[in-house]
This record gives sequence, C-alpha cells and structure tokens, in this order.
Amino acid sequence: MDCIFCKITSGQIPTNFVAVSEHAVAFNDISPRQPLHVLVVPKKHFTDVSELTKAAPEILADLMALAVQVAGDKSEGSFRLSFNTGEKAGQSVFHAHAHVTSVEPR
Ligand code: DGP
Repeated sequence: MDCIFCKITSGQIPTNFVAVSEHAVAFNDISPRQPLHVLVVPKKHFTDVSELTKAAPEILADLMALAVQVAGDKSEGSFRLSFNTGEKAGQSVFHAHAHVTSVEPR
C-alpha cells in the first residue's frame, strides 16, 4: 500500500517526531494552518478515525493520550483536536490522524 503516513510512522521517510507512544507518533504538519499544528498518527494503518474506533479502541485511547500530552507540552492550554473524516470533510491522507492546533504555542 502506498501510504505516506505508513512510510513516516515506520521510519521509511525520516521524520522528527515531537512525541511517541506505544501505538502512535506525533510530528509537525508539513503545511501548518495554525502556529502549532501537530499530527498524531497511529503506527498501524487505519483509513480514518471511524475505522480506528471500531477496530482498535485501545489504540485510539493511546493516540488521544498522546495528543493531549502534545497539546499540554506545546500550547499554553488552548488548543483544537480534530479528525477530518472523508474527502468532503477535508480528509486528504487516508491513514487516520488527529490534528492538534493552537494559536498560542508554548
Ligand atoms: P487531512 O487533510 O485531515 O487528511 O490532513 C492531512 C495533513 O497531512 C495535511 O494537513 C498535510 C499533512 N501532510 C501531508 N503529507 C505530509 C507529509 O509528507 N509530511 C507531513 N509532515 N505532513 C504531511
């Protein structure tokens, strides 16, 4: 499968990870839409957050904990946590991922 986030999470594309957990990695978005814009991505491939939730709730919980950790470390406390799901909702990479964004990075 030709998935850019599988290549990043597996290390095939060298990437500076902001944080790592058992099941997920966090790295800066290539085209940030806010001063803080970090992606939190499961190491295993799932198409979107719906599939992830149904197939592996323990991985979702781990990913959410990592996202909250990154938001706490990298923002002043105000942040947005979002999952675009489906093309019409703006999803462009079909490997589940959370966006952590903030206008007030630390
Ligand atoms: P979405 O549109 O919700 O599927 O978000 C995908 C995000 O992924 C988008 O904000 C741009 C980012 N992105 C796409 N390709 C790469 C990449 O190769 N490296 C990084 N760091 N981010 C990427």
